[in-house]
Amino acid sequence: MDKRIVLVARYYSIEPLGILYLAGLVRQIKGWECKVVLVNEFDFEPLYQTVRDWKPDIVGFQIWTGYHLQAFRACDAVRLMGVPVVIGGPHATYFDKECAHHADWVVKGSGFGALAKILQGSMPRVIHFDKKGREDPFPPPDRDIVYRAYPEIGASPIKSMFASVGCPFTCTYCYAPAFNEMHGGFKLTMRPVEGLINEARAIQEHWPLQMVYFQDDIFGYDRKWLEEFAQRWKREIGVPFHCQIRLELTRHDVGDRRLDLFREAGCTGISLAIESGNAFLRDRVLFRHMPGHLIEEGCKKIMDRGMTLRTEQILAVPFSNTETDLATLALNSRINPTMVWTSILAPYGGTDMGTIVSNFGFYTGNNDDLSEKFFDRSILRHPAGGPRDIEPIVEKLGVPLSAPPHKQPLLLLRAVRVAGSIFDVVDEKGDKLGTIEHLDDRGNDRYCTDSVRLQRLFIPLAKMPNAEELGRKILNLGEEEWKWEGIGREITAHLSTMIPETELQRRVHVLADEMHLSSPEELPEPIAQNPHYFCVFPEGGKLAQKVVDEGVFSPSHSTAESLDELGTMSRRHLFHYGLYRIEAGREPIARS
Ligand code: B12
Ligand code: SF4
Repeated sequence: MDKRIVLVARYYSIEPLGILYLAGLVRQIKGWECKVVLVNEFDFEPLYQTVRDWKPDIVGFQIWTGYHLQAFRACDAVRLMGVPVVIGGPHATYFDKECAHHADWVVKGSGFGALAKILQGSMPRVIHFDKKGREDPFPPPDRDIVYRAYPEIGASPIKSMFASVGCPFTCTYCYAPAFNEMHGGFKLTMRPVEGLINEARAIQEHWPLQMVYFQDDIFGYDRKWLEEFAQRWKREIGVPFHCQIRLELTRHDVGDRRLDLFREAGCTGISLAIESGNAFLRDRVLFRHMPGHLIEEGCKKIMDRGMTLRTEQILAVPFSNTETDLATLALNSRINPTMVWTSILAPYGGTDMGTIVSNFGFYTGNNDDLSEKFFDRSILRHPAGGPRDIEPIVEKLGVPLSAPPHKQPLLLLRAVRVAGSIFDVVDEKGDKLGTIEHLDDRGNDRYCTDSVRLQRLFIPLAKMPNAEELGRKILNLGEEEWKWEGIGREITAHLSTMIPETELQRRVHVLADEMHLSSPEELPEPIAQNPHYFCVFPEGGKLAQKVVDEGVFSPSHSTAESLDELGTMSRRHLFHYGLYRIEAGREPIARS
């Protein structure tokens, strides 16, 4: 009888890419068969049931930071059931020693070669790392194994693929720099175009495929590869695709040519990160050096070519405050992308951001308190005045923006408490360069609340005129007024100062019409309380109807819960009708 392995990953609306390829590898190894279990929320019972019924010889976990504690408990439980465990994935890559307490093997970095060795019985325990692993060829994925067990994932018209591994940039909050360092430097590993064509063909033969999402950190970085890809993809696959790039790739003539190639190949949309509308935060905190006008120029180039655009940003980063977050909103409002996607910073240990938050006493935890989501309240202690006090200290040092990360001031300076919430900022020699103040509990709580409230409303706000001002007004609503109805009143009042009443009334009429109602008077309560929220979405009436049908504003929900749910729903709606245009839909009412 064949030996058996169960691969376990987190259930997510996006297919578990790493697992698909690893399952493909298992299929190539003689004498082994594989099952995949995707864990919904933290319910590991289906996994335990599979272990009891199917009696695997090994269970392999893919673990990400943020869900590691729950996953570790499951690893321990599986081992107690007598089955050896292998842990791989990002948490194993960056926290291998911690993982080793819960596994028989830990695979740091690429898993293809390592898993093959484990299954062939030639891998010593416990931690394994192959510096050359990132060059391992991708096996053809076994999608069937996942799509059969989770038909809704297979039924999705969007499938994810990977064309390259690697990123040369050095954003502080990201693990890509640590990945490069452990491998001895940056190297882009490209998959041959032939392999991608074959993979896409295999999908087309068996499952729906309206769009491919290339999950690469930076798609199309290598121009020569892109030239070949553009020709062959269009001719041999002909399926539109969405990809992720850095704004730097849009610059100069070579950037123009790259975007033209994207378009020719069938690229219909691009996601890219802006992260902040504040230059100091971009340059010195996030290590993403790019002037605001170049950001706007790059985004324009993409949209001028008819591609949809999703910008990404992070709120509540170290040295941010409500004003810098509102500047991020203002920048997005000027760019006017198809969709904005906004998260709250998670300060991962082992990244440069982990060092910065620790240097300044903004975070003392060990990541066990991190949520596995990117939309939760900030867990940082923030300084008073945002960048106000630190910016002059840093600028005075005169370190060029182009200096490598290890020479950047925020990695070298430290804050030393002198009294209460006052801290001296000292250099490596301990010399004092200035002072910063931490917010007190109340002030910090207020900022964390403001940033998460802004995050929840970022999508509609970015589409409204004078967004920054409106954002400020909404955040200034008192606790009593912070209700869906109060937010709606503020939005309507703001729009009334800029848009003729007749136009606002027309919009509400069209919204009612899109909801198949004969007049605005018939709009159900949550929609009537804030109709202009929905007027900025394509197919806004459909979104409003969904909100009603799913009881998003039912009295049993708090405002925070309702807005959280509405935020998720709004993002999904925009993916469908805006970013990917999987189905043609009506333009937003506010635009017509
Ligand atoms: C696509 C992607 C997503 C997709 C997920 C798609 C999916 N379901 O797979 C989405 C958008 C949902 C996502 C979300 C998040 N992501 Co993400 N994401 C990625 C990205 C860009 C690609 C991952 C991928 O598929 N790689 C390709 C496959 C082949 O590689 P892989 O999965 O790593 O698997 C390889 C090895 O790790 C190993 N391996 C993996 N599992 C196993 C298991 C076993 C048993 C073995 C032996 C080996 C093994 O073998 C594989 C082949 O080499 C990576 C960055 C990157 N370039 O890898 C970030 C990355 C994985 N994400 C990251 C983060 C932080 C997140 C978030 C937590 C963000 C946040 N702040 O909240 C959320 C988590 C959401 C959640 N709750 O699940 C970090 C992870 C850091 C960490 N320490 O965990 C990464 C590394 C980004 C970064 N550079 O910092 N992400
Ligand atoms: S560009 Fe993306 S993948 Fe590269 S370092 Fe920055 S966040 Fe990480």
